[in-house]
Amino acid sequence: MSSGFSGFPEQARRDWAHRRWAKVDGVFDRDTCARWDAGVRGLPTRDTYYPANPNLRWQQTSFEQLDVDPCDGLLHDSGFLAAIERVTGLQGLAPERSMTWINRYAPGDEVPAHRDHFGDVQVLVCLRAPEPGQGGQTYIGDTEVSLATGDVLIWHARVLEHGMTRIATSAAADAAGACRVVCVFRFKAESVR
Ligand SMILES: O=C(O)CCC(=O)C(=O)O
Ligand SMILES: [Fe+2]
Repeated sequence: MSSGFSGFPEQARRDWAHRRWAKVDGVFDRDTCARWDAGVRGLPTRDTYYPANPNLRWQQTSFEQLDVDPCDGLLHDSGFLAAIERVTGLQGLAPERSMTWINRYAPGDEVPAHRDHFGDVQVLVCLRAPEPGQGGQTYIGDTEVSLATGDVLIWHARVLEHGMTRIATSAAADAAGACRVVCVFRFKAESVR
C-alpha cells in the first residue's frame, strides 16, 4: 500500500529557515491515518516519561527492537526523506541514522516542556487528534501548534523547547484508551548544506 505522500510545499522550507519548525496541513488523508493507527494498535507499548517529571507518563511504542515499519514504510520512502532534506537543507537522512516511535496519549496525559537529546530534525505525523477544545496540542516555545489528523510537524526538537498541552480527562478515547496518536521520526543528518 502506498502512503499517498507527494512532498511538502515551499512554505515549509521558508518556515524552517526562519524559525526551525514548519507545520504542513493535510499531508495524509484520514483513511490512511486511520489505517496506520489501527496497524500499530496491537504492538507493545511502554510507559514513557521525562526524568524531570516522572508523574507525567504516556504510552510509547519504539520501533528500534521491532521488526516492523509503521506507516507503510514511510521511513524507507526515499521521496519522503528527500522532501525533508529539501525543507531543512540537511543531507544524508537515512533509516540507519534514525529513530521511530509512536506515542499513544490517553485522557489526562501531558508532555512537559523539554528538548530532545539527539537528532537534527524530528518529523511528527498526527495519526489521530483529540476533538477540538480537548487539549493535546503540541507547543513550541510559547506557540501552540494545533495538529489535526494527517498534519505533519517538522521541527528541530534538540534546539526548540516543546511539549504537549494536557488532554482533558473527559476526551473521547478508543477501545485501547488513546485519544491522540502520533508517529515521530527522528533523523541525524550526515551534513548541513
Ligand atoms: O506529541 C507531541 O506533541 C510531542 C512529542 C514529543 O515531544 C516527542 O515525542 O519528543
Ligand atoms: Fe520531544
